[in-house]
Amino acid sequence: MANQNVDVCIIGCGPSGLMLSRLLAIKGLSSIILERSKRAHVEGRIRAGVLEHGAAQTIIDSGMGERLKAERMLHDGVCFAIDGKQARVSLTAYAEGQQISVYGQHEAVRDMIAFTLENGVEIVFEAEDVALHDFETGASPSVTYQKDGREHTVSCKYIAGCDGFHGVSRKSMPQEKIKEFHRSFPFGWLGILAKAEPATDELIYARHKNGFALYSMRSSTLSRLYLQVPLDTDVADWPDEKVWNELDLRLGADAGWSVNRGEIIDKSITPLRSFVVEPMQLGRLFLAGDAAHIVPPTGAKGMNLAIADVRVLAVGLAKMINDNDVSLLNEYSQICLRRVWKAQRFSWWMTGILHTPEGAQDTYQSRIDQADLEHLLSSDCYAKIFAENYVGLPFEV
Ligand code: RFL
Ligand code: PHB
Repeated sequence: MANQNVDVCIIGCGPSGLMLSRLLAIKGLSSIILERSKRAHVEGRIRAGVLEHGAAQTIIDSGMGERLKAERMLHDGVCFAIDGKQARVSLTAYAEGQQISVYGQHEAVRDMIAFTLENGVEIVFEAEDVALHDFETGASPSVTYQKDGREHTVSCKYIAGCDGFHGVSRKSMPQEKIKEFHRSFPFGWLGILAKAEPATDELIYARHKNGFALYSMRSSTLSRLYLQVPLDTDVADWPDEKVWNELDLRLGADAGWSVNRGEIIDKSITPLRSFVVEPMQLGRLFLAGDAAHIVPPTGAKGMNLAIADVRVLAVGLAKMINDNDVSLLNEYSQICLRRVWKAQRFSWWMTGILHTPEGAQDTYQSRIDQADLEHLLSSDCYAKIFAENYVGLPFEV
């Protein structure tokens, strides 16, 4: 049995856990990160690609963004394709010069892990059976885990549950003390990563009668593309040729334009869902990121919300531990949820106007969604609301 002692025990080594650990270190607080998976798995998970203006700046200001600054693709706008015809919304024009950064989440996670370890913060990979104790009422909570056949105990002042939707932290909260809000969508995204030069300088979100498609990228030689598919789809039903043909069709065939093809090096399916838990805190346990809320990826908000949460949490914990001032920590949940629900609304709205459920091509709702999208693309007021949300709302803390 081995014992460790830190200010904050962080569960989960994703963007929220890693960023929280760094922001705490800047404030002079100690932490340890307990991660269930292997380092290679965490660094290889292909997920988000779009960082809001403020999220990218947070990573850079934290000192962990050297490679992000050098290699990110800064975009001034986003494009939409409606049944093959393309239109563009300028972000810089409508959101006071703010841009988005296109940079792979797994690259950001790789950078953050290297930085964290170099700076002497311990990350325990392959920590099994993580369990949370005495956080509800006790002044000294602890976390136990198994590693190399031994039980370890971390004694701490606070626990941060940064362990994603399927993590143990939220599940440790008694059901009667929390309220969960769920919404699922009747479709998923088939995503591919391909060794192909992007055929576009900016992202293209497509609404097509066959379903949604998205053209994104990771570098000048890597393209990341998505197709709306039915929920019960098997990746095996989508051989490479079929994927490329469908992307061509949904993204711009009518405009005589096509995607660049190349070797597909990753292909997977993600269901779309929305989820929020309230409150995001119980006693000395604080949830952040996907552990507390999930959005469908259409609005590119998940990783950005994770970073926004831990900005508040780090300042709140530092005020409490360093200055014995609990005021911000007491407001953690309300402050985060104000941003979370706005991002929920935006992601739900963007998912709705761009996706057509199977068999619902010619319905009242599909006409409404089409009109909504056309309004966005023809109105300065509407474009401004979109741009303000897409580049990221201002941080409260
Ligand atoms: P993560 O990244 O899921 O990390 C949680 C970590 O906790 C570990 N864990 C445990 N560790 C110890 N004990 C346990 N019992 C544990 N249970 C779990 C896990 O192994 C993992 O390492 O959560 P975090 O840090 O909150 O970060 C959230 C983001 O990962 C997520 O919101 C984004 O990926 C969402 N997302 C996007 N977000 C954006 O901001 N912009 C985008 O463009 C964007 N695109 C996307 C996305 C997510 C996607 N998928 C695959 C869901 C595109 C896609 C396709
Ligand atoms: C991505 O590049 O993976 C990406 C971009 C925009 C989204 C979702 C995912 O809305």
